[in-house]
Amino acid sequence: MSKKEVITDTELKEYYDGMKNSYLGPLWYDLGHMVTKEPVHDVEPYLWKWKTIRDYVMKAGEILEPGKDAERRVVYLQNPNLLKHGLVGYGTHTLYAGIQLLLPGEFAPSHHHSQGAIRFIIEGSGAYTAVNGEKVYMERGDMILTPAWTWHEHKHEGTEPMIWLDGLDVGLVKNLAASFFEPYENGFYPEQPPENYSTEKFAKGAFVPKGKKEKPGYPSPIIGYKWERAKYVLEQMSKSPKENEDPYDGYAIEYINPTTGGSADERIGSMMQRLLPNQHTKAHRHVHSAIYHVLEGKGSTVINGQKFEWERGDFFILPPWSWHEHVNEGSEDAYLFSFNDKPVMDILGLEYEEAHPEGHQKIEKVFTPGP
Ligand code: GTQ
Repeated sequence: MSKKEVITDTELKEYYDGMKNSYLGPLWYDLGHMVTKEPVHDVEPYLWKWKTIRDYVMKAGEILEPGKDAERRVVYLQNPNLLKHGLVGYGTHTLYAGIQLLLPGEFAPSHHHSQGAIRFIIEGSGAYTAVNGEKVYMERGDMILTPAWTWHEHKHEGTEPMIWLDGLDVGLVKNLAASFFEPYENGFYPEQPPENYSTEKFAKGAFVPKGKKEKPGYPSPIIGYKWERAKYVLEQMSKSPKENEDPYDGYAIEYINPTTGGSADERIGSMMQRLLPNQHTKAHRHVHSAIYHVLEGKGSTVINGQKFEWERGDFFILPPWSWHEHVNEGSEDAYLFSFNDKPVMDILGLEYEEAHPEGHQKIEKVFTPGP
């Protein structure tokens, strides 16, 4: 006799209803929903065309001004399926991506927050981000850190619109109930010369003032990561394909904090990939999620059997635990910048990666971008 038979259906119903009303639950029904066999999530793969994003961003340039009408002039990427769950500003469950515009002469005032931020420069020159007062000038392809809780402001001294990507760990920090934000009292953090100091610090050698050690830890002593140097490293790497070609990412570099050897930002990982013409990577999946920006080139990424075609400027979402592979379909090199939540998965011991059993996926459908 099963234990069930000692109790009537009515009694059983009463038992479960009573338990529910007492805010208790039967694990024998729910374990599978809590401790899933594999990562379960609501993050949808998606792609935005650069023209669509840029048009909305430029229009914002006509209708509002940072420092006056808004803290920042930014259009963010919204994951469609996460919006259905009320998660506003989520690109993935952990990561946020915004596209910021600063017009000549404009200023976005100083503030700080517990979210970390990385910036990737898309268009323009002559603007700077000041991080704790140090001006770091922006050029296309550069990556600039605003480590968590550092004061930062943006100013444009150039003549053309300046557009960049902001990558923040908004979802992660929100779900950990750890968000703090504070504006700087008068908006201007005192300038700490020299400008670009931390970008150049280790650029041509490794020196510190006598007697001063570079302490291992965060934030990184480097704030600005120059595109010309990233590109140089990638070009050198492709001269020794055997040693340097990654089966899943082509030629790929990660931006690091030289004092730890780990990710440049403590929680947001960042990577630049170079794919040679016709280069087709193998498919794999991993626990961490990522947001991609196409710096240069033309090609596609297949995510869980769906083909996402991309070209210069486009953005796309790589959800957690999703099969993916990249192809360069153009005649020039393709460069893909991405940022991710891998450092968090690594430090928590949650990162896990799996190769696709067949090496490549079957393409079942082709993504067409929205309206
Ligand atoms: O430039 O400091 O896209 O604080 C979102 C939050 C940009 C910024 C964003 C921010 C910023």
